[in-house]
Amino acid sequence: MDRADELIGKANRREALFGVVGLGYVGLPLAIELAQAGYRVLGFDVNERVVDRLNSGHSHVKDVADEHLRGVADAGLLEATSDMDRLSEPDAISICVPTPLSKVKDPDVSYIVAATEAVKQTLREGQAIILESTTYPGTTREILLPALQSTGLKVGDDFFVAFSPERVDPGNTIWQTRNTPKVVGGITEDCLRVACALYRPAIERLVPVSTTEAAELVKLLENTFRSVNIGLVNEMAIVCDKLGVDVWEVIEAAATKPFGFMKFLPGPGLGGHCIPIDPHYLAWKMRGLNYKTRFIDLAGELNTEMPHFWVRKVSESLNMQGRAVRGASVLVLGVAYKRNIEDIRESPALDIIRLLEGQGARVSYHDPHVPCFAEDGHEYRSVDLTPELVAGADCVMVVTDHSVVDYSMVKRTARLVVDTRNAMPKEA
Ligand code: SAJ
Repeated sequence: MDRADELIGKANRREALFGVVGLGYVGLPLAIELAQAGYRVLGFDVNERVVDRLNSGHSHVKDVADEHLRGVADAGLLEATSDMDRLSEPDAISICVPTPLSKVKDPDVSYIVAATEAVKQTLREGQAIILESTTYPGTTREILLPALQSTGLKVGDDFFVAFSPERVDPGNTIWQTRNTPKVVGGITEDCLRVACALYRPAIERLVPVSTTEAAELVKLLENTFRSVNIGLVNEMAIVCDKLGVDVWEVIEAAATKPFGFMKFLPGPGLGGHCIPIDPHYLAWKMRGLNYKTRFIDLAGELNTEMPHFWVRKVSESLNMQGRAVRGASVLVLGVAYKRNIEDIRESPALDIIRLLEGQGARVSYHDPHVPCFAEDGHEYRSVDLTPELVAGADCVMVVTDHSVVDYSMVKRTARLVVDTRNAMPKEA
C-alpha cells in the first residue's frame, strides 16, 4: 500500500493526528471541527499565552465558546503547544497563519515562510501539509514546495502538499467552518486525494480543483469581487451626491431586480483583514508578470477615497451652518470596520478621525463594541451616548451602523448628522 492510501486509511479510521498551525479566528474553529469529527488534534501557536489559555479551556476567539473547547479537550482530542519540534507528530498539518500587507502594500508572507521552515525541520514520510492562509497564486508551489522538497523527500510519494483557502466569516452564525464548502487543490493527484480524505470527516462539502494555483485564485476572486463591487457602489454614492439623488433609494430599487443584480452598499470605505488586503496580493503577483490589474487598482482607489469624501461632507455641512471644521466638535458613531463586531482592523473610521483631527476638529467617538483603542500614539476611549452629548456636538457622524445604537434619539437631538451608512430612521 502506498503512503497516500496509508494516510487516507488513517483519515477514514480517524487515526490520523491532525496538526493546526496558527490558532486564531481561522485555525481554532478548524481545530475544533476536526476534533469534533473524531480526530486527535495538536494545535500549534507561537503565542505561549494563547497556548496556555487554550489548554486551560479558555477560548480567545469569539466564535469558539469555552464549552466547545473544553468538550474536545476533556475528551483528549485537542491539545495546544508552542513547541514546534512536535510538528513531526501530526500526520496532517493545516497552516492557518496571517498574511497581512507590508507598509508599502506588498504581500507579507513572512508568517507562511516561518511556518514552512518549522514544518521542514521535522518533515517526515507520510505527512500531508495543507496551506489555508489567503495568498497570491503560486505561493504553495514557489514557497512551501521547494522548502519541503529540500529535505530530499519527494512530494506526492513521501509527503503531500495542498492549498485550501480559509473561508471563515467572523461572527457569521449561519456559515461556519463545517458547513461552508471548502475548495482544495493539490500539487499532485495523490496530494489532492489525501487532502480531501483528511478534511472529509469535518467538512460537509469539499470542492476539489485541479491545481494549488486554482485554489489560491478562488479565494482572491471571491474577495476581489467584493472589493470591486463595493468600489462600484461607492462611486455611485459620489455620482448621486453630485446629482442630488439618494443613492440608498437607487440601490434599494435596483435590488428589486430578481436576476442579474447583487446588492452592495456604499459606506465610509473598506475595512477588515480580508477585503482591503487580499486583492492586493493578486495585484502584486501580476505586477511581477507585467500585467496591471486595473479593476483591483481602481477599486482600491475608490474605496480609499471614501473617508476623504465623507470628511468633505462634514466640512460642507458645517459650512452650511456657518461653522468651520477647525474647533468644531464631531462625535463619530461606530469605529469597528463593520456593524456589530469589535474589530477595528483597517477600519475607515480611523482614517476619518485622522482626517478630521488634521483639520482641527475636536473628535470623540462612541462604539458599544469598542471601549477603547490606540492609533497614531493616541489613546481613544468610547464616550457614553447621552442626549446631552449628542446635542452638544456640532456634528454627529455615523461611520459604523451598530444595531444597538438609538438612532431615533440621535435624529431628535443632533444639530447635524452626516450618515455614511444610511442608519438614520427615515420617519421624522
Ligand atoms: N462593505 C461595504 N459595502 C458592502 C459590504 C461591505 O462598504 O456592501 C464594507 C464593510 O463595511 C467592511 C468591508 O467592506 O468595512 C468588508 O466587509 P465584508 O462584509 O466583506 O466583511 P469581511 O471583511 O469580514 O469579509 C469576510 C470575508 N470572508 C473571508 O474572506 C473568508 C468575505 O469573503 C466575506 O464575503 C465577508 O466576510 C462576508 O460575506 O461577510
